[in-house]
Amino acid sequence: MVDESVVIEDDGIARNGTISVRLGDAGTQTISAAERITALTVNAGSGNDAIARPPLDSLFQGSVTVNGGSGQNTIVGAADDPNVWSITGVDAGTLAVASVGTISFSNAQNIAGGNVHTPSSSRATVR
Ligand SMILES: [Ca+2]
Repeated sequence: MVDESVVIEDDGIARNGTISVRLGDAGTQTISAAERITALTVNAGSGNDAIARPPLDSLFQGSVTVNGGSGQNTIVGAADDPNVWSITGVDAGTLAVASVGTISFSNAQNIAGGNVHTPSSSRATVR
């Protein structure tokens, strides 16, 4: 069960250097001058969080790190783009999406999303 959805996204206006972070019912944080940010970290805090990252403002070139915090947290990949997941530790890793970029995550027990599969990924068999 997801208590809260966290979405890191563009504010809807391309190339104005403004992005937003929606923290469920806690409201939306607007970040301007995003082109000056080299590293953005989102701490989701307590609760069971689902964290998604659609494309950001193209002026933003920094890194994004998501810390799911406590609870059972899910990183949500892109729906219509290949998601490349790398699990590098317990509940931690990276997600690379061609149209979005790469994020690092920690304290994420689940990964979800993605309707694009390569043929080989559906051919795995156990003999
Ligand atoms: Ca923008």
